[in-house]
Amino acid sequence: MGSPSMASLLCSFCLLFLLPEFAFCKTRHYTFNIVSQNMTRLCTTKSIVSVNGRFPGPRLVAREGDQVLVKVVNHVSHNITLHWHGVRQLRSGWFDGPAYITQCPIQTGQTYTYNFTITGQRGTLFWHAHISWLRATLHGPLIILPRRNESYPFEKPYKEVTVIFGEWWNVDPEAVINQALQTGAGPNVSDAYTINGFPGPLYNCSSKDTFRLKVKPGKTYMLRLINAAMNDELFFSIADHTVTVVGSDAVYVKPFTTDMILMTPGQTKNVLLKTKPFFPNATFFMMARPYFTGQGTFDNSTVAGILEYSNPHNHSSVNKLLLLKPILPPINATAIVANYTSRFRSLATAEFPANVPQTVDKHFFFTVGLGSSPCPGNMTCQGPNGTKFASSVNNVSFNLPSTAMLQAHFFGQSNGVYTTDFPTKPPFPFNYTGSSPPNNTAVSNGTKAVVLPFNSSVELVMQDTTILGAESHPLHLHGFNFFVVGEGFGNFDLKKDPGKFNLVDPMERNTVGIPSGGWVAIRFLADNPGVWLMHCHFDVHTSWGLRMAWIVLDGPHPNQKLPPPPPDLPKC
Ligand SMILES: *[C@@H]1O[C@H](CO)[C@@H](O)[C@H](O)[C@H]1NC(C)=O
Ligand SMILES: *[C@@H]1O[C@H](CO)[C@@H](O)[C@H](O)[C@H]1NC(C)=O
Ligand SMILES: *[C@@H]1O[C@H](CO)[C@@H](O)[C@H](O)[C@H]1NC(C)=O
Ligand SMILES: *[C@@H]1O[C@H](CO)[C@@H](O)[C@H](O)[C@H]1NC(C)=O
Ligand SMILES: *[C@@H]1O[C@H](CO)[C@@H](O)[C@H](O)[C@H]1NC(C)=O
Ligand SMILES: *[C@@H]1O[C@H](CO)[C@@H](O)[C@H](O)[C@H]1NC(C)=O
Ligand SMILES: *[C@@H]1O[C@H](CO)[C@@H](O)[C@H](O)[C@H]1NC(C)=O
Ligand SMILES: *[C@@H]1O[C@H](CO)[C@@H](O)[C@H](O)[C@H]1NC(C)=O
Ligand SMILES: *[C@@H]1O[C@H](CO)[C@@H](O)[C@H](O)[C@H]1NC(C)=O
Ligand SMILES: *[C@@H]1O[C@H](CO)[C@@H](O)[C@H](O)[C@H]1NC(C)=O
Ligand SMILES: *[C@@H]1O[C@H](CO)[C@@H](O)[C@H](O)[C@H]1NC(C)=O
Ligand SMILES: *[C@@H]1O[C@H](CO)[C@@H](O)[C@H](O)[C@H]1NC(C)=O
Ligand SMILES: [Cu+2]
Repeated sequence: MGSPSMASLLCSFCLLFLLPEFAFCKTRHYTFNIVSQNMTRLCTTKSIVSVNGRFPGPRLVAREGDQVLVKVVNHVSHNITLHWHGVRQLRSGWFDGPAYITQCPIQTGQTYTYNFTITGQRGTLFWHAHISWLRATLHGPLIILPRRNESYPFEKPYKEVTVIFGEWWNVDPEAVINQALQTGAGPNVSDAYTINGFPGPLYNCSSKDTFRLKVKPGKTYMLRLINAAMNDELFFSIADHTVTVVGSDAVYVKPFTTDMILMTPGQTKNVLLKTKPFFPNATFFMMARPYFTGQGTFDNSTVAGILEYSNPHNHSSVNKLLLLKPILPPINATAIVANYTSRFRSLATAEFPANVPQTVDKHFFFTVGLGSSPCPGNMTCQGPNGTKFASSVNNVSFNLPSTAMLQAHFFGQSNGVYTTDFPTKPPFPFNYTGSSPPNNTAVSNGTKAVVLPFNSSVELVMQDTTILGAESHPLHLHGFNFFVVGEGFGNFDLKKDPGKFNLVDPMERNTVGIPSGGWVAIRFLADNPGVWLMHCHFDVHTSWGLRMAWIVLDGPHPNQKLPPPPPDLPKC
């Protein structure tokens, strides 16, 4: 007699052959040549590193289920790696990209082909360099369309437009971070923010470099917003228009309408923009500028683009139209940010479930913040009190190793590369958000990881510290999406706060802003074997050591193990 297992086997075969979604999956081939080119912005010409001579870089488009092959050829003198920000990389950790974590750099003249499949994700992500500060000019959209036979769980947009925010220095960003690391000071701030590479009319010598979005009345546009800025969270708003948020970090959300968007670096949003029913008597600025909570200096400038209705009468000059500007929240509007953030909810439907781990195998409590490291004896340093700026997780400032951790892990050669004693809680408890933090600001340093058995469910509370002042930190986890089950201000309270966690429809993300002077609790299932970086997506903080690594072990079954590396994996 046919056993149930035989029946279900037959059934899976039927599914494989009959369901069109499998038949439509395809392989998308891209070639990314890393080149140098001259680029002029704000009347300053400089040499930038780009992909295929494009800034921002080319769009990478795939459907859910597709395999993506990107052949990267390095023609510049810098070492390069690329990261596919937010792509889960299930059992393909060799292609995740952070330098010295999952791979050695692609050196001058070398080639590496990234090879990954998009599984269970749809929406907007982006790709960017993941070594030093090269992502300032090496980044571009990564668009994941639904499978061919599937539609959006919202009104089909008339058109889709990618809006990628960046940060521009008139000098070489590599020189900026190298100088900062040498002197211990904060890096020189950027000269402009950009929308699709354009600073816009509010900067000197920049009007001609303005992004213009031409729309028709009475239509629904979907904007795919990406914050690729280096060190700044950005408020974004379009004058006299609201938008409906329908997705974030390539996950659908319960739609909500807002006149303001906040994006940390590393976050993306899909929003619907319904244009006015009739040709309006105005053009509309869309503007972005920072939400800033730190103590230091920052680029307090504003990028503007123009939303322009195509004129049906085709005669009256655009100059006759009113020009409206949006009102953005105050620079440090932390309460407004908290309110906005609390509106994000997963769809949590049968088709798009929120698979929140309901039980927890491993609890972690990490402090996150700035501190200092000692000034070498023969130097004078310009960081806090004559030291160097540093930053840490649980007081450990992470040193990059000189070979890739994933290789060391896979081949059992971790000795001398990393240790597995990353602290699961702060080395010494204190009033993390108190007004009199410890007077010893010094951090320790090392290359330390946490080891997780396959399929452990993890709860991690990340707590901001006020050691050098409260500050919001956008934390990004590689290899996983996580659920943001709770957040709050002050110190996390183990007795009171877990009772308030949302385990039903919390937002699923890859990057979360730890509230300034507060905490955030996330949960994820460690179902992806490999070595996974977690770091602040302010590049300055990452450079100062605000990063750590999770090592997820193989599971028992063959399809729970990390396959061997590809033959062209770069060597150190
Ligand atoms: C870039 O500009 C510099 C100085 O203006 C010039 O010497 C160089 O040839 C230019 N490079 C390219 C690739 O155009
Ligand atoms: C990409 O990875 C898949 C899955 O591991 C493998 O089957 C395929 O051969 C790889 N393709 C290339 C071009 O490396
Ligand atoms: C449109 O704006 C112009 C210039 O401000 C004004 O003269 C005109 O009356 C406006 N028309 C309407 C219909 O509001
Ligand atoms: C930022 O710039 C605006 C003017 O654009 C100014 O009003 C404001 O005081 C500045 N804020 C800070 C914190 O520098
Ligand atoms: C925001 O900045 C203003 C002006 O510097 C200051 O008065 C206010 O206290 C700040 N608010 C918060 C919440 O830090
Ligand atoms: C957010 O702000 C709106 C109005 O600005 C208010 O109605 C709402 O109660 C606030 N929500 C929270 C969670 O604070
Ligand atoms: C790193 O830690 C070692 C001691 O383990 C210390 O000697 C060294 O100064 C530290 N380096 C920095 C940059 O803090
Ligand atoms: C300080 O000493 C280090 C080696 O200990 C050396 O590499 C560096 O060049 C010295 N810096 C200065 C400014 O003398
Ligand atoms: C600054 O350094 C001096 C001397 O090293 C020390 O006495 C003082 O307490 C430090 N101040 C702070 C705020 O760390
Ligand atoms: C921590 O510091 C804050 C602000 O100084 C204070 O309100 C709070 O009571 C302190 N908490 C504890 C547990 O000491
Ligand atoms: C730093 O704090 C410790 C413990 O709170 C205290 O004993 C010490 O005197 C303080 N040092 C300075 C320089 O303020
Ligand atoms: C590039 O990476 C290799 C391998 O890690 C390293 O030996 C070399 O110094 C790096 N080159 C540059 C220019 O950073
Ligand atoms: Cu940070």
